[in-house]
Amino acid sequence: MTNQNLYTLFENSFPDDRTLTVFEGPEIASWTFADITSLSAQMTHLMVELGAAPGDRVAVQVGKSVEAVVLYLACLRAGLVYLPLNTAYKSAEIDYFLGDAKPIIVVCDPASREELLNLDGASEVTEFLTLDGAGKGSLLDRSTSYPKDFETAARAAGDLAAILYTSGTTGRSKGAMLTHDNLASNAQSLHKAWHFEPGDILLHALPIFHVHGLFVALHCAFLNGSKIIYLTKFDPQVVISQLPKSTVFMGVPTFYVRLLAETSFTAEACNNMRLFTAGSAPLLEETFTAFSERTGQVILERYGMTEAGMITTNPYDGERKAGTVGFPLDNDVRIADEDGNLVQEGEIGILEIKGPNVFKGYWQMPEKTASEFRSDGYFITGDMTRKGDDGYYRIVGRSKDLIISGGYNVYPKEIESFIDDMPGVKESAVVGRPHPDFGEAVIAFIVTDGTVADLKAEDVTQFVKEKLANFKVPKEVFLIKELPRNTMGKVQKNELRAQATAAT
Ligand code: MCA
Ligand code: AMP
Repeated sequence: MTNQNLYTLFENSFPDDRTLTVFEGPEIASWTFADITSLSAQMTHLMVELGAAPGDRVAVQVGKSVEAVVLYLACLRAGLVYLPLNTAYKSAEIDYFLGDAKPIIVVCDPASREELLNLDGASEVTEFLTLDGAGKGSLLDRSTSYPKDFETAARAAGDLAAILYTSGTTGRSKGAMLTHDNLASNAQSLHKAWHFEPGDILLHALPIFHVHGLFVALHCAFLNGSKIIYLTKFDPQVVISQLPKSTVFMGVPTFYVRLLAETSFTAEACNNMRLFTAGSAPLLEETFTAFSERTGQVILERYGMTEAGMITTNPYDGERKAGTVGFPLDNDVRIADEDGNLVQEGEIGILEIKGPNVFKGYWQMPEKTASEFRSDGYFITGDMTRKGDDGYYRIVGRSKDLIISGGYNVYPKEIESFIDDMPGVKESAVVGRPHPDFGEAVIAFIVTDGTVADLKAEDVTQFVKEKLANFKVPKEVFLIKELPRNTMGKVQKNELRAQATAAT
């Protein structure tokens, strides 16, 4: 039987000429396919020598470098389970992930090593390695003496390749377990659906700790044996300068809003481009339209989630419609009500999905996992969906209480629980409101308990800023007398959104 390790699939897709460039960019040195295969082998040897065995987790919170991608490949090669963490996460957040996933190795920025080392959740970590944004640190220092080849560990299709944490409506993050086959099947579907072709060059500006930048973008390029122009962060002017050398670009809607704000973003700058895709959050029709008017190109919007990778996509060849997410990729989808009964054609319901891309379950949460699957194996996405007469799917809302800000998911419950523990706060409610740049912005409503004199909105912002990732910090805080509730005692979040609109 062939090895189902995802890395084997990549390696078989790399060009025969390994001296070809795989990564280059204005801020980085160029890397060949030979470079990444040999360095990933060396990192694999190091981790194995440190005691890591197939199935063990490696938690990684590092800046965006090529070495960080190579570390991901090394984990795959060794059969280790890659656990990427948003660089914006603060210690309290990391503490939970480490305590829950119990990684054997943590790779982090040198500046945060000491702090992470002392976290309660880190008590079972064997080794803390470092990697900074420039690719330097003990991971590299200790890898480079090892052999440059390594026989990729045999993995079955259902073995874990990665765990990605997604916040939950209860406020507690859940580790979505993704198998080698989940990732391989989705990558193959996208590679085909988006017509990747010889000579394609991917312009990569997304962070690499989430599905979009790590799996969707990189996997398509690896399966195509493509060169990647690798930017260490999204900067619209740098993106524009690199577009003439690229053919494919993937972004969250905020990227497109920011590109359109640049006068140098023109049809001419996009002349060499074959495909722009958008996702992670709804792309506004006005952005879609402004983009095609400006560039003559039509953004292809697709829809997905951490638990399943990409689920639907607008067509490559057919009409790409604004406000829709197109058609199902290689997974079965259906639209049902809260009880799982199918809704009538054209009606709104919750999207349920089943297919090789759908994850194995939440790490060590069998009950939570069971409650999010139907008895016939369909996963309940929580996304309110309607299939139009034209057959295109539209995501019209969410049954889950979720805010998506600049492509990052924020669960109000997590922030509310945190703010509720602040001295002087009686209770709080967090909602999203439209934001011109981030799509949605986090805002908070606070009822004080009178125990802290002169508690101000800025104090609440500061309190959150100190402990939670920056994208979770409310952009506005309103102090109010009481939270509006219905007769059942449930906070009326629509009312709060209306209050916020009225106040500005
Ligand atoms: C930064 N800030 C934000 C966000 N990002 N606030 C709200 N939402 C955000 N997303 C705030 C910071 O707190 C800071 O505030 C100020 O903006 C500047 O921070 P900086 O780091 O300089 O921001 P930036 O570099 O301009 O980042 C904006 C960004 C970034 C480039 C849009 O958020 C980004 O890369 N987003 C992409 C997320 C992504 O890849 N999602 C895919 C998830 P202050 O100054 O007050 O401190 S995967 C997924 O969703 C599924 C599977 C799918 O379908 O793809
Ligand atoms: P994540 O938890 O980061 O995987 O985010 C997944 C969620 O992002 C989905 O459940 C959707 O709510 C949302 N999402 C992703 N792509 C789109 C899109 N194109 N349109 C609307 N919502 C989207």
